[in-house]
Amino acid sequence: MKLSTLLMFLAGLAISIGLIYFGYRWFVKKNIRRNVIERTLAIVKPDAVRAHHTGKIIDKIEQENFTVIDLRKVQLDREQAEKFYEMHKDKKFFHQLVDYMTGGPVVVMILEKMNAIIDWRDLMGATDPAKAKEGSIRKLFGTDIGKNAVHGSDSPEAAHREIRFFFADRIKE
Ligand code: FUP
Repeated sequence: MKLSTLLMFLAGLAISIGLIYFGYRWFVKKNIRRNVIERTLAIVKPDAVRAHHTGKIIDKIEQENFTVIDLRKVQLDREQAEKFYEMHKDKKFFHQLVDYMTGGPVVVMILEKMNAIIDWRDLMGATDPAKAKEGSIRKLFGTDIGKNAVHGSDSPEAAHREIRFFFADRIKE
């Protein structure tokens, strides 16, 4: 076999392995409905807590058949907020986000149902309340992209990390 043929074969093999690997990671991360019971982390953010929207938000959550497994009211300090949002630490909105998340207590919850992760993201609506769909929580209770009322884990890995972050004592269940 000529060297050039061998090199082309190896390059093709490397590209195929790369496509399978990154395709698989994309598939897992995308969190399509897997029809299994999942847990996710929900946060009612400081603006919504301050405006006394917590009860209305929990009511919508329960109407959509989520079970609230655990719930806590927590005042985050800067170190905790920076850690929680560490994936955004290079973004220009990071400091504003940390200021906002430490500006008052938040209510954190573990939610459970089939497809909980994606269904809670659907119920929350888009990050920017102005673009969120009618009836979604961010549309109803969010003010702007920086003050968008609620948070939800965006993948099974994030749900696991975020539940552990606030409810380390429940992670073994
Ligand atoms: P989401 O998953 O919808 O909560 O959105 P992101 O993880 O992209 O962003 C996390 C938080 O950063 C948002 F909830 C609000 C804040 N943010 C801004 O303040 N400005 C932006 O342009 C994007 C996000």
